[in-house]
Amino acid sequence: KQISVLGVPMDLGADRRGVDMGPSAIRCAGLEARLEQLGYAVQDEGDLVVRRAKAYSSTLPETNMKYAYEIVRVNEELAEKVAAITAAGDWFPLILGGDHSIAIGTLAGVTRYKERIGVIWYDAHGDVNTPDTSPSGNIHGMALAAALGFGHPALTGIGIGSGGVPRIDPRNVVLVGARSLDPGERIFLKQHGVTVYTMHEIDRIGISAVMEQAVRLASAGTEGVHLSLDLDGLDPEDAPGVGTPVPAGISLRESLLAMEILSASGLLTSAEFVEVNPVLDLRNKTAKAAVELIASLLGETIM
Ligand code: DIR
Ligand code: MN
Ligand code: MN
Ligand code: MN
Repeated sequence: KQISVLGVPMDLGADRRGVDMGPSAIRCAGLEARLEQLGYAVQDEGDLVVRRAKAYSSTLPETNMKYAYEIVRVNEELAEKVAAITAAGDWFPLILGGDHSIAIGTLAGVTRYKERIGVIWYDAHGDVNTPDTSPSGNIHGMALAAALGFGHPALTGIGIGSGGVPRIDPRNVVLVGARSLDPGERIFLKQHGVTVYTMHEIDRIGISAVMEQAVRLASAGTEGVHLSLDLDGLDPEDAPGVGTPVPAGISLRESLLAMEILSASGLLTSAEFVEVNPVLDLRNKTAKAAVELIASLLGETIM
């Protein structure tokens, strides 16, 4: 029972300041003490360095990919770090964002020593844009596509080298909480066979059935499941401190149950909690929600 915590104060992928303070806000909300109460040994690796000077942050030529150079550099470093944490097999990597562009590095690192893993992407958004479909040029909206091997080679090669093949099959990827998809994303998701549980399915069959199916799909033929949780998947009432809130989301209460179901599966390899923006938050409410979710994910129960 050992957890390695790593912060990535990345805000370039969302092109919005404040989300770089996410790791700090989550630590302030009492993460380490909470994990220790659960009986874990916790190793806080601190934060990676993200350089925001103009010199490092230009848009990649002939693309719309904002701040691509620095985002690629940090993600390469993140991939190595996560790979090193998982190398021996007895440390669980818990990554704190930062915007969702860091999922590219996290997933490249997690899959370094695994043949194949599944991903549960808990988010209001799909994050499956490519430079061709992205309406914003923000790389956090391209992260999942890149991790699956689609998009600009500068992103798809992160942590695996150009020509490297991602060890994630889109059929083992499940979106939970989707309610804001761009036109090109809908096409991508259908084309590649990603399962999408929108708010419609959550309302119809309940978060419990959705999560059980999500775990089954993500784990079929894989060595485990990674959770990538964007706090904007939650309802803005429960998680107001996010850069792109979308109304009518998953409640904190439903989300805690979702985490408990994932925990009970025993299949979790790794997790990341992203897009906490304390500048937009109310008394650190969103970071506190993140800590509650992490505790449930890692086995906390009431009795
Ligand atoms: C939008 C917003 N789909 C984009 N994405 C967000 O810019 O690609 N993802 N906010 O979390
Ligand atoms: Mn300690
Ligand atoms: Mn996201
Ligand atoms: Mn989102």
